[in-house]
Amino acid sequence: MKCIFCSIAEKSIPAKVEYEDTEVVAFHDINPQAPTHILVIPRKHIASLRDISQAHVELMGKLLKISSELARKLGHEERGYRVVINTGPDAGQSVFHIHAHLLAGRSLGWPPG
Ligand code: DGP
Repeated sequence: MKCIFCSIAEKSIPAKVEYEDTEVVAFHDINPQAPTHILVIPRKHIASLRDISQAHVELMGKLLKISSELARKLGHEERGYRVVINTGPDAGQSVFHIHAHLLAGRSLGWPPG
């Protein structure tokens, strides 16, 4: 079966897209854990942070830059936000196409569960 986030990036599965360019797509999480919960993904299929190599350094920097730009655009610059990349079973990764969660709009507990 095709990767669900590749399908979202290709628009064969619908999502509420907040931002996209030739390399990155950002869309709202289907099961939001905060008032703002956006997933920022590369169009290129990379399963997880465990698969990152030197070749991906610029792309990963771009994921973070777009996350911060979206947080600013959506009004979370002052109060803050969290960017999380769950990796592997202990972190609860459930979709194996790397994604940064941008969470904002409420006070977020620490340590995470
Ligand atoms: P993680 O547990 O870190 O792998 O997060 C996967 C997230 O992906 C989870 O918060 C729910 C979200 N998600 C799963 N399937 C879909 C989908 O079809 N559409 C959207 N918008 N989000 C999805």
